[in-house]
Amino acid sequence: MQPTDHETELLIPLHVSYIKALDTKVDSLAYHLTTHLRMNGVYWGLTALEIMGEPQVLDKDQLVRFVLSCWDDQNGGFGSFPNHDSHILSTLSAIQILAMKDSLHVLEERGMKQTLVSFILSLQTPSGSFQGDKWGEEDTRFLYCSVSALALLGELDKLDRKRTVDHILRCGNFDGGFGRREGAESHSGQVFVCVAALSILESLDKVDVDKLGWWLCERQLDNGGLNGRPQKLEDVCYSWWVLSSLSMIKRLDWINAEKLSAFILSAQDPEGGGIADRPDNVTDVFHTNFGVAGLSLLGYRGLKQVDPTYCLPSEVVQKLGIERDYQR
Ligand code: GRG
Ligand code: ZN
Repeated sequence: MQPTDHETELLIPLHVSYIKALDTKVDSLAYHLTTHLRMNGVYWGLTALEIMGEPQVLDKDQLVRFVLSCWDDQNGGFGSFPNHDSHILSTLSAIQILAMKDSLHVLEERGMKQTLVSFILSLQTPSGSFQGDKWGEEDTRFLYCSVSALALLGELDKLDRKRTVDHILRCGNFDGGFGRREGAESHSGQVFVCVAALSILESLDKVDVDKLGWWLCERQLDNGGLNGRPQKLEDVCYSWWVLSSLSMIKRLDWINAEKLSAFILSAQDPEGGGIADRPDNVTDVFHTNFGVAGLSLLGYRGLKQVDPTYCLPSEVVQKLGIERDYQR
């Protein structure tokens, strides 16, 4: 049997239309049920569009206005939607959107930058870990978001680097991976956040990269897809969490790129557009972004280069002068 187009080609125009249409379904129930993820969703959609070379599909002024409308002038952070509480997850997405739209300068012009930096720094605990917001949940995801946000703002020198790096290293496990906090199981998503934070803090020399590289490449299953931890199912988003980590530790060639690329392409919806977590499941903008970003790391033709540490177009990161050393 001949393979169909969606098994061999990334259907770029269809995915662009799919992302564009998400913005117009404002009367749907799903739109209103997902306001708590809106800022992240805009970041995922815009990043995918940037990598596919079609960023103009979303209007720049409208994007910047939306981001600014989610700022909390009381504590300096960004929420996911106007009048929502600030959280570091939405705060990083807000900063990333402004960075992609070359608009970080508005933070200074509007006198927002110093309170924003104070908000981020206020989330660090005495042990070096980070909370996501004032309510206190701690996770290495929040540490990464804070470190990445400070780097994008050019304010990394305000961070207590040693306290931060020591905490990340304490979250490392016997198997070479990292968990969400000290003693927690290794998971590819947590490996990404810990490795990327160490990359930003120029401390990857403190990691046993061969051991970590083995754990990461063992995530590839016979069907070509990657899982997040042993004995679990493959999922397109791990193409990002695992591959970007391998790229940062310069072991990208330790997985079978051809098989992974075929797995990601097979999870496309050839009718409605978008990419799902695995073939024949419903598509969403999260997996569309991480599928496209994963293909970019694999050097898929026609895609813009993505930066493995910041998950932003390399051009944006280079312009800010914060790029680290990777394997492409
Ligand atoms: C800017 C790229 C970027 C990220 C921001 C939020 C964040 C920082 C990183 C998330 C890292 C992470 C923990 C990703 C994993 C997400 C995921 C698919 C979790 C699923 O976990 P389970 O237990 O699934 O439901 P498995 O596959 O383990 O069965
Ligand atoms: Zn997933």
